[in-house]
Amino acid sequence: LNDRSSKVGVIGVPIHMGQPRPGTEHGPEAMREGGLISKLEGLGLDVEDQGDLFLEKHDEDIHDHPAKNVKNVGSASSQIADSVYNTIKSGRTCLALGGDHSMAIGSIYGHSLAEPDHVVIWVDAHADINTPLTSSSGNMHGMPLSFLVKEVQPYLPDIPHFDNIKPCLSAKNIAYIGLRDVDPGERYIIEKLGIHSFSMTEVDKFGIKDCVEKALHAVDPEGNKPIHLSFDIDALDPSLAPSTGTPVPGGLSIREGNYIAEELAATGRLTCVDLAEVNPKLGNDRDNETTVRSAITIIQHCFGNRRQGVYPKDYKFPIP
Ligand code: 6HN
Ligand code: MN
Ligand code: MN
Repeated sequence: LNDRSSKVGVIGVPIHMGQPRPGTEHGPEAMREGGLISKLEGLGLDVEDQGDLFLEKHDEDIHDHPAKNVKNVGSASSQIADSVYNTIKSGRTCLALGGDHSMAIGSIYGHSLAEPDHVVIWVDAHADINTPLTSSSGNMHGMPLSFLVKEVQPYLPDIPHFDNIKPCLSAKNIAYIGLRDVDPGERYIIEKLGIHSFSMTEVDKFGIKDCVEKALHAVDPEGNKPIHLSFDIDALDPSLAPSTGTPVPGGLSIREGNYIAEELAATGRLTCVDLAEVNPKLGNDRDNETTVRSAITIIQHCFGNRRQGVYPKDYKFPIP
């Protein structure tokens, strides 16, 4: 473990404006109530929980733009970026608890301000790279990567309230794992830009081990760059994460999710993790518990838990 990976800064990102279903703003509190912080501390980590960001709310948003709630999502993105930047600069690994996946605009941009050379592993049922023009929903949680990828910029309309966010990723520095619901315009972008993609088809064909290995090698052949993991809980099968807004059948198992997390943690270069799209207002109590339990186990494996068992650095073995 390098110095950063034993220190975690947790930021709650209670954003819901990137999609229409109320409830993702309660994702951070649901994960905290599920015992996330004490479980991370139980791994021997130095955890600084910064609480939830107080996101600016604009009642008057712009309504004639193809992307919905641009003003709210734009101002939230700057706040998220500042906070992620400060956390990483303070020498901690950043854990950003969502919130809908539009949170990743700010978290990835903030990460890039601290570590300009970082790469992204995007684990999701969806590609989240619609432009406001290719999107049929107008929901910004389906668009974050289009604002961040340099090569996509010529195809974006003007997006007001996003002046603080600059494209900071090259297409070659992104790899997807878990895709199974990709819109036509998104597939077109992925193909034209050659974005590395390990959809559920590749997971089925090659197994998760090969997919993770290939994804890491594809984005960072030399294996020395800081890594951003953006994990959408809907990457997991809906049986494991029912409380989410856009579930898609046929997803990753907990074993596959935990394997991705363990392998990324093992690089020692995981610098920021987003856990997005937990929505406790969807489904019943049992669905909520299942979803939160899945989210927490993925996070634990991102931060040093291993299925083989672990003991904290300061573990005192009992002697008679
Ligand atoms: N997510 N591709 C669809 C859209 O509306 O653009 C779904 C996006 C889902 C986004 O799950 O983070
Ligand atoms: Mn998704
Ligand atoms: Mn997503």
